[in-house]
This record gives sequence, C-alpha cells and structure tokens, in this order.
Amino acid sequence: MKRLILLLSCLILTTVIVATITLAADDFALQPIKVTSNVPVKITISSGPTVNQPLYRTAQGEWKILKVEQTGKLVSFSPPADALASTVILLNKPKWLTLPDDEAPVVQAISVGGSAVELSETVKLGHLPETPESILVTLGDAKNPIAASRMAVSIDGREPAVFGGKLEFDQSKDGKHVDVTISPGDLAEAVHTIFISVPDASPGFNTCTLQISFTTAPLLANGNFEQADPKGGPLHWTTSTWSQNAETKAEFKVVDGGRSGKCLMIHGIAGSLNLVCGQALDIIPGATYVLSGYYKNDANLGTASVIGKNKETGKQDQYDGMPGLQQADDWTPFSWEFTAREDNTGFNLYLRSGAGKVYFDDVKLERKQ
Ligand SMILES: [Ca+2]
Ligand SMILES: [Ca+2]
Repeated sequence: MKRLILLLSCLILTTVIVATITLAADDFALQPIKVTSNVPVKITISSGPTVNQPLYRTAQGEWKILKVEQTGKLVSFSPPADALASTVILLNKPKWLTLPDDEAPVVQAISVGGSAVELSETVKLGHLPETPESILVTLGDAKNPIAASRMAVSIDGREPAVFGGKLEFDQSKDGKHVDVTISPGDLAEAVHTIFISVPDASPGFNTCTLQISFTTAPLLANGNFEQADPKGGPLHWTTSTWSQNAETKAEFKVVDGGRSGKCLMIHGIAGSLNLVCGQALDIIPGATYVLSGYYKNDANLGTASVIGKNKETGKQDQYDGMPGLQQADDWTPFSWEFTAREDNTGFNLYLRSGAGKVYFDDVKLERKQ
C-alpha cells in the first residue's frame, strides 16, 4: 500500500481525522481519503499522488469536483463547506468507477450442492444429511465492480481454512459479477452458520451480507445409546409410563451388550404397561422420513410412534405407529417410513413397549431422499 504523507494546517485547533484506505483487488483499487473535521482545514500531500478528476463527497452524499492545487510534488486541497464535518476525497478517479453508488452488491443466486435455494438475507437450510461439498453464491452490482479481494467468509466465526475448506471466486471482466464458491471442508455433525460479506469497490464500501445456516446433527440424539444420564437412563430421551396404575413397574436403562457398545433396554415388569421413550423431532411438515435401527426382545414386543400437534388447534393430531416387532433373540434390523403431516407441528418420536424386555440400538431417523 502506498503511503500518503499528509500535512495539515488549520486555524483553530480541533478534531481532524484523516484516513486513507486502499480498496479492492489491484484491478479495482481506489485510494479514498476520509477527512473528518468540523472546521475548514487545508490538507497537503507531499508524496506526489496522481491527480485525475479529483472529487469529494458532500454531506448530502453528492459527488462534486474538488479544487486541488499542485506545486511540484505537493498536492493541497480543502474540503469545501458543504463537505463538513465528514467527507471522502478521491484524487484519482479510475475510469471504471461510477458515482454516486450507495447500493451494495445483490445476491442473484444461491445453490447448495448443485440445487438452487430460495434467496434471502438469512438462508436456513435446516437439517442436511451431510455438509454440502460446495455452496455457490452469485452476486452482481449495478454500478461498480465487486471488491472480491475484500470478501469475507466465515464458518462458525472462523476462517474456512481451519476446517480444510476454501474459497474461490470467478469475477466477470467488468468486475460487476462474481461467482463465489465456498467449500466448507470437514465440519462436525452439528449446527453451522456461514457468514458472507461482499463489498463493492466504491469509496463507500457498500457491503452485502448473507448468512447461511444448516445442521448436520443427527435427527435423533444418542440413537446408539452410548450415553446414559446419572440414573442410568438414556441421555437425550424422556421416558414415561403412560396410563400407569398402582402396580406399574418398569425400567428404562442403558445396558451393556448392545449391537454397538451399549443399548437401550425397556423392561415392563408389572401392572399397566404402556412404556414410551421419546424425543422431540426437528422435522419438516410434509416431508417423509425413515426410522431405522436394531432390536431384540423376549416376545413379540416393541414398536414406535410419531405424534404431532395440529398447527391450528395445538391439539394432538397425527398419531402413526410402526407395526409391532416380532420376537427376535439376536439383533435384528427394523425400518419404518412415515410422512410428517403438513398441517402438524411439534412432532415427537417414541420407542415403545409393554410387558417383557425389548432392546434397541443404533436407532436413527433420516429424511427420505
Ligand atoms: Ca454498488
Ligand atoms: Ca450402541
């Protein structure tokens, strides 16, 4: 960055702030000079800057021609009265620059893993089976080139390179269009937010911001039942005995001997037994899902239900059940497909049982592709 040496003189001692900024890639670089002063001030630059169509910005945001004196390498100017108390000065207006420009670049298209996504300043992609390999954002600016070199992309507040990700851009010759390709890299199964800010190359840094969020966390937490709460029950699941009576006795426990590590045992011992082990679901009304996993039991025992609430009445509405599981001594796969009702919300999934022992392990829920 070329250094400017500034000499200031003013009659009254007061606040004068002069800042120079180099903007954008070499092709679209500017050297605006920001002057903040509440009194008339004369600024002299001694490094012989290029002067071509010098301009200043008025307090109203108009761009006007600036009177500049040149003596050898010395360049002097005073922000005019209509530029107090803050202005931006351009001594060398490049050919490509169109003024005024108060508009940020506009997002024209977003595609995730090759599929177009509805445009919004905050794009919520919801649950994805895995982190997309690439996210493509196309931006355009009506008046000026995009300052591609000043674009910023963060993933969960950090640089994509931290996750092995990268950023590439393809800019049109006039600079006014850019395709930004974000490869997020290797992200954990969790909620992620990508923040993108793209300024144009005008002196005002008009900046477009965009936020894209998604989650790759499993739809069912602790579906492999490796985590137990302090009482030995399955972490992230709630357990309950529905329609119980005085004699009801049951156990919900994480036990050894799972298909992988540990597993869930639901043991109905006595009394009225309508045993449920459930989890709230973050699923999309209208979408179809597949519940799958492994079980074994000591009788024809064990099932699953999905229950939703009507969006309008708030009352229990959708109530769909998986066919009951047959007796199986060894770990046996099961799978069940259901569609979350369009007019429902607040879905819960329950693994269920009655009298006897049923074991579940490696249970997962996936959206049907
Ligand atoms: Ca613009
Ligand atoms: Ca397990």
